[in-house]
Amino acid sequence: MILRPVPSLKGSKPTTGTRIIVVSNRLPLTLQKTEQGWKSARSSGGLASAMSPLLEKTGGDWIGWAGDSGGGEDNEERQTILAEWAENEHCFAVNLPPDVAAGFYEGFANQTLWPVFHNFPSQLKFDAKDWQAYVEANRIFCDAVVNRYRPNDLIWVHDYHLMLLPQMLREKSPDAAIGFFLHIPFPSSEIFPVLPRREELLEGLLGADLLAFQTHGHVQQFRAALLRVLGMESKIAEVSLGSRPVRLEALPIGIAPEEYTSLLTTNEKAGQQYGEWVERYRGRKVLLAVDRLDYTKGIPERLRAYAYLLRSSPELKEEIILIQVAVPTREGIDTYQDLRTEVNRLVGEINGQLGTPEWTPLVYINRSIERSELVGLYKLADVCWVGSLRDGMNLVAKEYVASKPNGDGVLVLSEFAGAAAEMGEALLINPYDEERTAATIKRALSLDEQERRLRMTALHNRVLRNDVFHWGERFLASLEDAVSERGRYIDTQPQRLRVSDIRDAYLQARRRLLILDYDGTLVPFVKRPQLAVPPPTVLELLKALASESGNCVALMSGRSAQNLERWFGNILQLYLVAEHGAELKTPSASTWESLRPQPPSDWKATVMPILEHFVDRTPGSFVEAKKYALVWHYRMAEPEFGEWLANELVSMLEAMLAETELRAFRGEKSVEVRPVWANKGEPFKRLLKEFSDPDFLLAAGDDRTDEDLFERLPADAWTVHVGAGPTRASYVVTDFQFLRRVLELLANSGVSQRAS
Ligand code: ADQ
Repeated sequence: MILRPVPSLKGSKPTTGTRIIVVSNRLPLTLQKTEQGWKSARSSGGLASAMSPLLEKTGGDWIGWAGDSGGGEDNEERQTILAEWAENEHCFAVNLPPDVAAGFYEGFANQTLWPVFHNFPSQLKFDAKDWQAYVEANRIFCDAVVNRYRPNDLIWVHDYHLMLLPQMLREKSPDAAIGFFLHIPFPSSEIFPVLPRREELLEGLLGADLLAFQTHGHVQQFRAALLRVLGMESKIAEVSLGSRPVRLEALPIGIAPEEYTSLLTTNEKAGQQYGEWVERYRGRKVLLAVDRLDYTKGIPERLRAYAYLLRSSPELKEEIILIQVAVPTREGIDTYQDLRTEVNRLVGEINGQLGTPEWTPLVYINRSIERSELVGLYKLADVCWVGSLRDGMNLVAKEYVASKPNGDGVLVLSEFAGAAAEMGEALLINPYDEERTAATIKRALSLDEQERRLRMTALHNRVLRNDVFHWGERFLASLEDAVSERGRYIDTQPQRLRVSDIRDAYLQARRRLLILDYDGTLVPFVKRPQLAVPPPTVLELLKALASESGNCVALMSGRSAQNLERWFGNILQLYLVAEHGAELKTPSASTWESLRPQPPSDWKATVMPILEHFVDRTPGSFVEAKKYALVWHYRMAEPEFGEWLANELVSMLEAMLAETELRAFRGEKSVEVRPVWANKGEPFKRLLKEFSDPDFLLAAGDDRTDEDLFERLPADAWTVHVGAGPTRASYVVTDFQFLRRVLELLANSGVSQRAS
């Protein structure tokens, strides 16, 4: 991110509200060694504009790197400046030793994480020593934060440089409120797994209470990576870690619009310069591009498309001009040097081959420019051309739009920039497609006035509304919210089931509804499902419970109707629910009823070959075909390999089934494809029709499919989870044997004698 001048944080004092600690790779202040000694430069971009008012309002500190790696003999002078920053600006510099700084910043952060997160795995370079430096740098940041932290502070960690920090902080301060914002995109789940140390990075992030991304797409990619790499399922807005939730959110960053809307009128020099440019380019249309000189920004692609446009539309010659501003960045890295060489070559080629004595088609500015100059260029430009190959957001798009209060100008925007998700009125391009990009630029140059104004006015209003201040407030409000949710979560953690309590409740009730899962709940898992034949004790137990007057007992399983019928069909009064709630049989009926119309089963022909392919790859695994579902079982496979393949399979099926009513579910050592409605929550309503107003309700189960039922039941129900792992049940028991003992106790509690 490019740093720009910001108002001083001087005088920021805690007022009301919670104090915040901002942690980012760079501070809004930079130390520079000059011939006259150490100098302090104030610099920052949108981030500093956003953080400054928040820090001012709530008080708090900014922790980051000053951009240097310590002094020599003149260290004292340097230390004096850092002490002034701390005292007057609330900015606290972390000291990174030179080798740590290099391995962390130029190494792992910018040569490993940056390319992978921008879908450029071919640019990935990994060195285990750089990883060590990254870990070490995150640890140094952690110590600095812990040093400044006071209870109740909100800690806001920024960006990919500090992905391990949330978990490191969590270990040191388990109760701290920690939020993380990722400024760059999150890569697709095809690409993320190529990242060395991917598990540690995801686990590092999960230390936060809130993880926020630029777009919904990035949130979804993060969830897909969690599933594929850690086998961790999540909900659309939350990952549950058992003891604590992690909130997920899309919070697109904005800009500080007034820095663009009014600068030319308030800054005399800027206004004058703008006037000169208007004169210089009179009669020509100006195209503008402003980027860091980074391979993700698509600069060579743009230049090639521009050359194509000029060659294919000779009538545009001498009529248009492209101003390309490219600020040098990360120059110590080879890839960036190569890019610079390539861009220089293309600039020379375009001007050399296509220019005329009166006309230079491309103006190339290869340096950082002042904000006032930049605003002048935005105001001047008829078209702003953002061609990122991949970008978290892209603030240039928003800055240009903010600089156009009168509805002038056209924004041409890459569909691969995060900004495209909320700037639909721009003309979108695929920057890899030279020919069509050139056609879109041509269209932008000749867009009729009414359409141009309509598009730009809508964009302008939105950019003004969703500004960076709003973004900062939303992030903090969401973080506070996520932390308060944590309290609720802890309160709702399941308790151990106390046998005497449930027995008393059972005895006092008149109408008792018991819903029991089978595999893993009443019997242990076996290698092949057909081997789990119920032992006589279980059949006796179910018979005793079901025949008790005032009882309604339902066996609710993922097994097929045929299977349940064969094993339990003889138990009078027992309700059976098959295929996770797709079919039900009441004791009085002779046939099974489907809870919803059966969907056409032609999907099985498509899904079956995929499952069979997994069977081929996994010795010992097999497919079970049911009426509503297909299940891939891998209990006999080598455990780690099985888990890994199951993650692969679910990710693959999720994408494939996205538009259908089918979903792929992880079960105990199985992956099941079935209609989304076929879940154990579904038959509960139906059972209540059969057996209304129960005053004792027990549901017991051991896996994720039982959670759908627990979710449906009233808060005072006895929901019991069997075994370890996260659950929303109110109670837990260690294993199926314990549950069986509890049920035996209820069956023998003498409830009928009491009633009579
Ligand atoms: P960047 O990759 O740096 O930021 P961007 O969003 O375009 O990308 O921000 C660049 C900033 O630098 C803009 O404010 C722009 O005005 C300024 N700038 C660019 N060229 C300049 C030049 N030559 N001289 C002076 N200023 C220049 C990362 C992510 C983005 C995300 C931001 C914010 O990569 O995707 O939008 O963070 O979250």
